Amino acid sequence: MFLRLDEWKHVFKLDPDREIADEALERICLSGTDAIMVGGSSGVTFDNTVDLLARIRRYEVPCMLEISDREAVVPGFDLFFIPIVLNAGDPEWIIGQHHEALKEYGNLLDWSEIVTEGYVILNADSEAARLTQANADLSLKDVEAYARISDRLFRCPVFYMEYSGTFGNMEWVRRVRGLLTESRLFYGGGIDGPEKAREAASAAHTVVVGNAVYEDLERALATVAAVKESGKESGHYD
Ligand code: 1GP
Repeated sequence: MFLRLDEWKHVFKLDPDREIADEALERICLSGTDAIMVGGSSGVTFDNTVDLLARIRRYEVPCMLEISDREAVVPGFDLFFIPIVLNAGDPEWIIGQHHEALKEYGNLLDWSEIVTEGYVILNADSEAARLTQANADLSLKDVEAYARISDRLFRCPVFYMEYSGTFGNMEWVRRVRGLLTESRLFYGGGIDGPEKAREAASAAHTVVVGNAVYEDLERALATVAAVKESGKESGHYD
């Protein structure tokens, strides 16, 4: 499948470790979102990932796996997103896991399916921050430096500002978008409905909606139209 990552404005992130009913999944997949990202910080296994992939595959929506555990790498996704957690305290999440994975599978990978994400975790209270021992106590200058590492040094296709569980600083998100040249800016965290989705869409290139799917499906679904409309109003389609 030929995918235009640079045109994606809205992504739902589904956690294989959380229950989702068939009807809810159908509405998510047919919502008009640009893609479904499968991933989570804990409890992700090969079995629950295969199961979710098979259910999403009933629909045509592009589907990618954000890899957080190499034991749970399931073939058959359209793309594989590999986070490099730039502000991790534990180097496992910057390079350790990646090194081990490539020792094992390096000669088997289809590199055209791999997308690296320069990843910065900005909510110290999130599961991802705990897992990676991230230093989330950052200034805007710190985040900008990480953005340049992602964009200019590592040339990652995606720079991800991860506020998982809380709504972030949109002024910072907007400033960071302004300095990226190659990385596409993904924003995720605390989008609980169309209002915040609209705000985030005016600041980032792509917004990711996770928890809301499980908390309030109707409001989660409403984020899709909000994001698409916001692109039209502001005239920014980059
Ligand atoms: C999590 O960035 C995503 O990895 C989305 O965050 O769950 O807070 O929407 P929320």
